[in-house]
Amino acid sequence: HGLTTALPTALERGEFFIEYQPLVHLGDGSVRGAEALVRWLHPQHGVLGPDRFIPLAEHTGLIVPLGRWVLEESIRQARAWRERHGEETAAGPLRINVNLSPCQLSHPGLVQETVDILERAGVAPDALCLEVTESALIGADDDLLKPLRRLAEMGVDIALDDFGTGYSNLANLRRLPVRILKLDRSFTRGMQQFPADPVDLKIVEGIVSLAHSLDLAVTVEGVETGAQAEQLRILGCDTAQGWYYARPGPPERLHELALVDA
Ligand code: G
Ligand code: G
Ligand code: MN
Ligand code: NA
Repeated sequence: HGLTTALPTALERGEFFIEYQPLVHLGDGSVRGAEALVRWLHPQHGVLGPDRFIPLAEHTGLIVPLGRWVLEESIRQARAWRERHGEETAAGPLRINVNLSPCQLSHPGLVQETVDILERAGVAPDALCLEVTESALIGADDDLLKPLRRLAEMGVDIALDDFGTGYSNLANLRRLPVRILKLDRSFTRGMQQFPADPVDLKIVEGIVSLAHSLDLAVTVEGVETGAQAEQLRILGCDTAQGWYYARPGPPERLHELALVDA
C-alpha cells in the first residue's frame, strides 16, 4: 500500500525522528539512560509509530539504512547528553538504548559500522546499549551471536528485550552475551492492581532471582504508577521505564530530567 512506496524515500527526506524515554534506577530514582524510539512524520498520515513501519522496513531491507541512521542519531544525542551531564551516573555509565532488529543482526557490516559511528562521534562504547528481542535470539547460532559478542567485548551493553514472551530456554541465557533482561510489559501490568496478581508476583520474583544469579540486571517496562514502581523495587528489579517517569519525548526533555538524585 501507500506506506510501502513512501518508505524508501522517507529516509532521504528526513521524515524520521527519534523520541527518548528515560530509564530510571529503581533504588534512588535517578535517570541512568534513555531508550531511542523511532517515529515517522508522514506528510499525509502524521506521526506513525514503529509498529506501523518497522515490519515493512524489515521486509524491504530498508531497516538496515534506517537502523544505521537511528544509531547515528542516538549516538550523537548520547554525546550531547554526556557533554552536559557527564559520562557516569550514580548507577553506572550514562547510556542510550537502541533497538536492533534481527535483520540488522545478520547484516555483516554491523560491528564495523557501529565502531565507526562511535569513533566518528567520539563516544565510548559504554554509551551504547543495544536491545535485541528474545525472539530474535531464540535458537540463534554462533554466527548470529558473534557480532553481539564482539560488541559486548568492546563495552557495548546488550539487553534482551521483551523478555518473558519468547519461551526461551532459560539455561540458554548463559550462552548469550547479554547483561540486561528487559521484562516485558505484560508482567508489569499484573502489578497495576493492589494487591498485585500473585502469579505475576511469583513469576517476576523468579525471573529476578534467576537473572541476578547469572549476573544479569533486570529492567522493567510499562511502569505507569508509583505503586507498581514500589512493588517492582521490592521484588529486586534494577531499572524501570514507563509513563510514571516520563513518556517518550524529544531529546531536549532529557536535559530537564535530573540525572543524579541526592
Ligand atoms: O515507540 P513505541 O514505544 O510504540 O515502540 C514500539 C516498539 O517499536 C518498541 O518495542 C521497539 O521494539 C520498536 N522500535 C522502536 N524504535 C525502533 C528502532 O529504531 N528500531 C527497531 N528495530 N525497533 C524499534
Ligand atoms: O522496545 P519496546 O517495544 O519495548 O518499546 C517500548 C514501547 O512501550 C513503546 O511503544 C512505548 O511507547 C511503550 N511504553 C513505554 N512506556 C509505557 C507505559 O508506561 N505504558 C504503556 N502502556 N506503554 C509504554
Ligand atoms: Mn526496546
Ligand atoms: Na519491549
